[in-house]
Amino acid sequence: MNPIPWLRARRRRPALVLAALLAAAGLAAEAAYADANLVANPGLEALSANGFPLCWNAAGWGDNSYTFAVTGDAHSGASAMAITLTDRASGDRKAMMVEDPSCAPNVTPGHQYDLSVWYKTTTTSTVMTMFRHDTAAGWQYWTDLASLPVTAEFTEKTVRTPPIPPHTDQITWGVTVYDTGTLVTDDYRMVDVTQPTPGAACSAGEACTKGAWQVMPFTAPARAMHAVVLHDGNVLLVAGSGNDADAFAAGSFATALYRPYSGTFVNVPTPADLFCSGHVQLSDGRVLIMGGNKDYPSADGATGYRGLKESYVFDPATNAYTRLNDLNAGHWYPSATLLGNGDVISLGGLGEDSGGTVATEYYSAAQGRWLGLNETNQTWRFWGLYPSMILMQDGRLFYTGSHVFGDNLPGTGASIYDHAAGTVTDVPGLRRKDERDQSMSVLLPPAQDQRVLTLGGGNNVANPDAHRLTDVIDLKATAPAYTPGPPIPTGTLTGGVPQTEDQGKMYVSAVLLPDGLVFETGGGLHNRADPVYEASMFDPATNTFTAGMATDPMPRTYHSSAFLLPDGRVMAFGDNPGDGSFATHISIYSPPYLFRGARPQIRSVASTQWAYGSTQQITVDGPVLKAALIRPAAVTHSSDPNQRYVDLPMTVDGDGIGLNLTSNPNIAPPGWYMLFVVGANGVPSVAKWVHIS
Ligand SMILES: [Cu+2]
Repeated sequence: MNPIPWLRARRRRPALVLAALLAAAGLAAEAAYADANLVANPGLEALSANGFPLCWNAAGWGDNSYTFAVTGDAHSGASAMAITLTDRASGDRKAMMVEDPSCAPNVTPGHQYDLSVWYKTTTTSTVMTMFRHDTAAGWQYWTDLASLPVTAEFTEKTVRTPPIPPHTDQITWGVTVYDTGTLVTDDYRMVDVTQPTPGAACSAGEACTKGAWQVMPFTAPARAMHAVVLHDGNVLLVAGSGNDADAFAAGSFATALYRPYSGTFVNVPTPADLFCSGHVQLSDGRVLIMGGNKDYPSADGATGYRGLKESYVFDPATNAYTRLNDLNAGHWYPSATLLGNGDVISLGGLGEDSGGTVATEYYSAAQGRWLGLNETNQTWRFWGLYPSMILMQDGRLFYTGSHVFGDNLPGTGASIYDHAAGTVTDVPGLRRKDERDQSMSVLLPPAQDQRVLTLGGGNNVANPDAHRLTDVIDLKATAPAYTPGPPIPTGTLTGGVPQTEDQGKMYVSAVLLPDGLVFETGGGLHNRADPVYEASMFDPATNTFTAGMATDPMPRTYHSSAFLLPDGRVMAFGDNPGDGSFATHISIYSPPYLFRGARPQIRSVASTQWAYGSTQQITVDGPVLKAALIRPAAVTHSSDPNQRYVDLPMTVDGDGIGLNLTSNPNIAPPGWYMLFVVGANGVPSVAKWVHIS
């Protein structure tokens, strides 16, 4: 994929073509085909800065002389692509779709696709060529599909692919010329023909409405229960001893850096047992980790898990941990919430003696250290284990009632904590507050609306069946109170046994998606047993669940999590059932929006450094309905209180779009975010990373 031949060809381009190029550059998009076309920039009308069609590149190999050119001699619109081989000893040349998550069409294993192209060629040595992205092995040549006959007039060729092989998530294809001659191509099209639905915008069958799961053909090298999405797109998977006392005794602690797009892992030396620690991404993109496991329970059962006082920072630039000053107390299962000023508050968990820790821990970003007990306000209150503390727009913290293990706190089970004033105010309305063990809470999209949804839960001591309750709260209200939400849809238990009307889930995951919906997945009827196979989509605008999303084939109970990847898919990992085993399988969910047609392309972002209250210019290859920032995940134990979706109201100005960032850092705490735009058919782009400060 060498760009140099293209640059050489540009110098030879006739003036007429240059004029056509300039005209085409002003076009926002080409809409030659219906929504079901999965090809990005199918008509080659959108051109990138180097003048080549967006999402396409000049490919090929061998000893030959050739030119690539954008030509005005198009089947439709202003541009087509011409390749001329003037001399050939070996190899070929082809215009190919770019092999990246944004441009390569998403596919479903087992499905078949019709690939169409309008072309004319002067040589019989012209063939359609296809590559596939293997989720374990990366990009590779798949097959040649058909030879294209010589024709002087634009002719359409359509071929049907074989069924997509297992472990394939994307393909690219194009037309190859491998002898002297000239090939011109235009108006590419790709539709899923597996279960054609006449008149429907989506032709991917069940995946159109339910999405689709793939279990990766490899396993994670660590019993990880913590995941942090880094701003380089990699995922930090932290295991520590992985809830394995033998590993702890051996001093064997693990962290794996996962590269989702190549399916590869890098083992990171891990200095302490970060098993069941707390974590949050700092505003500079490093990951702050606090607490963890000082020791496993004593053999006689007199002492439980003991909390670690240590704290570390993981730096994606070096893939290494650096030790900070110690916390004031041990914390096993602490919370971690980033504040609007970039500082962090951490609460709760078990201390070095296995009792509840009451110290409020405050990390100063400016000083790069944890403050002493007397340097920050203390309430001396025990907040429980992994208390879900969500930053409110006025800087206070909302304790949602979601926590891990046993009963909730005394009182109503939810409260507002004003750290600056040192006050805690109970919030009413949370139903079955003592059955919120391993429930999940999310700040609903958009963060500006300040509504929180709390889902499910149980109690690992009394051990009732987990329930289906959800409660919703509007934190903008004068006196905020939870009100009942719709019940989580029921699913099936092992063996396909349907749940009863009263059965729900604990250890449920909720993931904010770029289209503003919340994907709910995983969980079990009990803490470490009875996985529930059920997934649904919650719409904050209507307060309703859409039941019957595709379900993760893997059980996902205790020590599992799910989170959003920058390419718009959802990754699920982990499961630690009562027999002490640990599932290291990774599942990837493609939401329905990935089957509705080509993805919008963010062509340019004027700046990746965004100031609060600013308007940021981007260009996109077509109509855009909305734009949003999503904070990258830092998730464990059904808890990611920093997860948020920040709406970016748009100013539309000709070809460009202005995105208006909130002026309130409590709405969007500083740091790296994933910028998504959503196209006219509800399909989101792949994320671009931007930094807010
Ligand atoms: Cu744990």
